[in-house]
Amino acid sequence: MRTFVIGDIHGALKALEQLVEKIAPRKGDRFIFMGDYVDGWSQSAQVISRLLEFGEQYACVFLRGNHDVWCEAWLNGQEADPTWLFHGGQSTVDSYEAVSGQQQKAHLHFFNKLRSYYEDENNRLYVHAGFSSLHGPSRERDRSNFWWDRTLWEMALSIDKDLPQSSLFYPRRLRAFREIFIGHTPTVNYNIFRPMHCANVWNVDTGAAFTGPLSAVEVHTKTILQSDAVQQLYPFERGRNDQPYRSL
Ligand SMILES: [Mn+2]
Repeated sequence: MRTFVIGDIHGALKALEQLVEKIAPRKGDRFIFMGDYVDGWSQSAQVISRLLEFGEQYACVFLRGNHDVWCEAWLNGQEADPTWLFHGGQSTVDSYEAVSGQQQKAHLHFFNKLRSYYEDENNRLYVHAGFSSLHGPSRERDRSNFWWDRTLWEMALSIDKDLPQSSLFYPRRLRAFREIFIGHTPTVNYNIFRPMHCANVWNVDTGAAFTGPLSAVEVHTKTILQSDAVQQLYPFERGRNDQPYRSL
């Protein structure tokens, strides 16, 4: 069985379609979407519609990202958060102009059902951002860490690559899992345009909202598939490239 982890989409429906075409999904494949479906390129609402459809055809796990939390609150009738609007939310609000109230309800239901994290049958963890408890995500005190944390990734970046996972000095947070798949921090921040592997952590957010492509990693073979750089697919848009601060 193939399992594909799909990075942060950020409204780039064209990149998602390209990536799906490259994957050529087969019956029995599993897909784990890392969250941050919205905010960035102009097709956020259309990405959600496509994911709803895709989830009916294939086994999918949809994780929750910080941008999805903002969008969910807005679809639920709350005032749009100004921080959200500045960090890509306005493009999402605009994309919903063409969406009927009934469809919006179906989208809200999609957001309500997103999972904070997922652990597979082989001790692999999938989470949008990270967690802080040394006992693992099931003992997390503040669940917003699942979609906001950046310390897990920063820690993974700083580990000597020769340190074995069995070492007492290997961080406990990471030791509890065979592998951890995350998104949230764009690899383009490091001028890297492929999913990054540090310690036992894989970061599959290759900056589709900015200058990078959308990426998928097959978890057993580590085969990497990618769309074109998303900004080439939306030549008349800027995505989130005008935002000075890339860590939201
Ligand atoms: Mn994020």
